[in-house]
Amino acid sequence: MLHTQIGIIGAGPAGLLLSHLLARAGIDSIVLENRSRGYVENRVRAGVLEQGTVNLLSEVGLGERLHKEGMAHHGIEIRFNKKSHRIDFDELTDGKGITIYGQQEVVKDLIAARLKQDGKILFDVSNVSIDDPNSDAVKIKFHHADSEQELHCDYVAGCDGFHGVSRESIPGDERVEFNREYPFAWLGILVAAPPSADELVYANGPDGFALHSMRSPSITRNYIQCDPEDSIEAWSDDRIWQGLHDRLETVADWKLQEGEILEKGITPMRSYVCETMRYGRLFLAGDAAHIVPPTGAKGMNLAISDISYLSTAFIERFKTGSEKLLESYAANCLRHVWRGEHFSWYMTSLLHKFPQSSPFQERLQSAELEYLRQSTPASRSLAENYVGFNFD
Ligand code: RFL
Ligand code: PHB
Repeated sequence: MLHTQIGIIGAGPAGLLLSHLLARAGIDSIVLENRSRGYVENRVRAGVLEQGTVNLLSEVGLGERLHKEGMAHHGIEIRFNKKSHRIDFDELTDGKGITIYGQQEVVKDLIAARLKQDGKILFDVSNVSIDDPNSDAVKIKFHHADSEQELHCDYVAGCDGFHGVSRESIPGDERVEFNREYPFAWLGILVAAPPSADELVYANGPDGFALHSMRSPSITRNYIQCDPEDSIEAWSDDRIWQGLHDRLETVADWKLQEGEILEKGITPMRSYVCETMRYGRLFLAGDAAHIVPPTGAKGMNLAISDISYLSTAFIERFKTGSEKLLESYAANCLRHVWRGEHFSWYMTSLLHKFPQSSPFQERLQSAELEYLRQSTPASRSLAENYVGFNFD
């Protein structure tokens, strides 16, 4: 039988950062992850870090490689109707920006930092279940290294993503949930080619959405809107490139550079919130509690925001015995979560082709894009949301 103060399920950015922040305050935790270390370190996901995320990671000793290899960006470009509109963060926000740094790089930095301090992360666990989250004797049962194990803990942090077991441990009739699925998905490719632009390019065209993003001076990341029912086999490399050229090359003298496709996959789009982020001694954080469509680049940033609150609340609990911050945990997170939900829904609605949309809805979308181009306050609002709000 194992014992720890905080049992953490999931070694994504949320679970690993929580473990790191707790260790800095002398609080013991064990992280249980059902994938291998190699798998989580190479899983291609988010790329945009808000200023607040960068600040937090830097303050807690995780900024070294991030500052060396991360790419600071001062704006994004939006293309539609063969026009280009730049959202200039320097001009439109109070000096904030974003940093392009792959989520798997954050995960690598976190794992290295934890292991350097003898932090406990168990990879390749299976059959994880939470026993009695509502009692004082909460424990996590799991299978690891050919044996059944029990982890007794004071609290459990469910950081196991949207498909994890933590949220399902809360009885369905106790969960307050909101869900919306979108009638499209993103096909993402990682490419061995230098970026074709200095900043991210979001495009809305007659055939749908496309995004040109990047990971480094030699690697790009591109996305194209597709049908959620499409299989990846339906998208040959030629079809992907043709779609990206058509949707992105809509302004004079701009060409998208092709390269070897290193990875490709389809991601469904959904908005989801489970407001019941606490159930007894179980606390949900990150994608386990909420999902946003990736158009606003908010998912990982919201996971980090949750952990900023959760770590502070656990630290107060173990230093002073007070549960006050644990009690306000969900309410504090949800202010940011719903702002992120709204912005991600807004960006998604603005930039995609909705299969069933009427000519009326299409005109509304064009009117909104045109308003963004003409109006500094409208652009300022987008910029303010994109770079993110402070974690206060
Ligand atoms: P994660 O990263 O999903 O980590 C959960 C971990 O839990 C493990 N797990 C289990 N472990 C033990 N037992 C079980 N039963 C388990 N079930 C699952 C999983 O293996 C995994 O290691 O959740 P976390 O930590 O909450 O982090 C959230 C972020 O990963 C997510 O929000 C972002 O990737 C979303 N996202 C983006 N976010 C941004 O902030 N900026 C972006 O630019 C951005 N772009 C994106 C994105 C997500 C995308 N996809 C693929 C969903 C672009 C895409 C295409
Ligand atoms: C990415 O680079 O993966 C990325 C960038 C912006 C988004 C989503 C994903 O909105």
